[in-house]
Order: sequence, then C-alpha cells, then structure tokens
Amino acid sequence: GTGKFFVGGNWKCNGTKDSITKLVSDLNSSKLEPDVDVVVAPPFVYLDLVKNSLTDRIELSSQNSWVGKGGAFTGEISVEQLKDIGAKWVILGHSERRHIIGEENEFIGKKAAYALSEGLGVIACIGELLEEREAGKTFDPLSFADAVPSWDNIVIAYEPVWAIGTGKVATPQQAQEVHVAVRDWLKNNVSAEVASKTRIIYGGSVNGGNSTELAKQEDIDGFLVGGASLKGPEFATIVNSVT
Ligand code: G2H
Repeated sequence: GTGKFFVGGNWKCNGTKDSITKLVSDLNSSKLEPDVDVVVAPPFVYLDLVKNSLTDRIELSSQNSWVGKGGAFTGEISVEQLKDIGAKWVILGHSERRHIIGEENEFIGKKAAYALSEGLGVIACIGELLEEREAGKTFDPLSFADAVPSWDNIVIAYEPVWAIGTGKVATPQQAQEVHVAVRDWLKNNVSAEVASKTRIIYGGSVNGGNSTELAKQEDIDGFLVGGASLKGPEFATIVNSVT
C-alpha cells in the first residue's frame, strides 16, 4: 500500500443521542493499531457531541460541506463551521449524494477545492454504477481533479455503487484492478508523485469478515466503511486488518 492505512467510518444518516453515545464509548475502549489513520463521520447534528466525548485518537469528518463561505444558504453547513467544531475531514461526492440528491462532478469539484483551500482534508468518493461497469466503464475518472489546488490532503475512496450497502463486496481482485486504474489515471493526469502518495481506499459492504483479504491488496490503502462502522468492535476489527 501507499502511505499510512486510512479507515473512515461513514455513519450516514444513522443514530440517536443514545446509540451514538454507546458507539463512542465502544470506540473509546477499543484497541486500535497505532499505524492507522482512523476517522469517523457522524451526522452534522452529532458532530459536537462526538467531538466532546470521543478519544482524540480518532479524527472527525463531516459527510458534506457547503461549496463556499457561509452566509444566506438555508440548510447548509460551512467549512468554517466544521473547522470551528473540530472536524479535520469532509466526505465529498459520496454516491448517495450524487445519485439520490443529484450532486454533480463540477459542484463536487468546487466543494473539494474550497474545503482544501481552507485546510480541511477531503475524502473524495468515486465509483461506477452497475450499468457503467457492464458497459466497461469502471469509474468516472476524477473529473473534478482540475479544481483541486493540492493533493496533499486528499484521500480517494473508490466505492462501486453496486457494492454499497448491498452486501455485494467487490472481490479483492476487482477492487485492486480499479485502484491501479485510478493510480494510473493520477500518474497520467496529475503527476507520478501524486499517484504514488495518494491513498486510495475501498468502500462498499466492507465488514469484519472481508477486510483482511481486501487489505492485502497492494493498492488498497484503507477503507470507507458504512454499515459496519455503526458497531464499535467490528469497526475496530476493520481498522486492525491493516497488513
Ligand atoms: C459505501 C459504504 C460507506 P457500506 O457507501 O461509504 O457503505 O459499507 O454500508 O456499503
């Protein structure tokens, strides 16, 4: 793999004060391999609760951010506000935001550029629909890449849409193949240095039973975990599957 293993827990739109308090306490008492970056992304309304109760060993991410400076944008949350409450990362371009909410590459690119310019790390998600895979198009090359000012603070999450929350995990070989293609794309379109340094993590039905095999793949540098990140002990198992 490339760089430090990175495991993010994307809690999506799940949880209550009670269940999140329990999850935080399970995470606080779990033993995590030291050489792994661990990040969790609670829903906006619980970020502050999590920040104030979770061990500093685990960094905080939001699941989205506004495209520019805050102001008259009803219902949005700005990068400045996220930094103010102690978030270090933001997940952008998640397939649920692309395909359910309708966010497009250009908008996602602007969000990424703004968050990075303000010093927030970006977990940038890409991934193909089943019909795209069947048509031989495995991923929409990072068409937001042009808007990215610096790659230092970016982690790319490859999440094949057909594998998200479906229980259909990509085989380690399928994932490895796409990760290599993403790395090649970075090499050809950005630079060899960025290609070799940027972490490319896999997401889509990762769990405590399949993470070890996936983690063995040369170009899988970590995971973005949804469903299984809602269970503290299982999330710890995934973090500790680093090889
Ligand atoms: C993919 C993933 C986390 P899950 O969306 O981003 O979710 O692990 O539930 O498939």
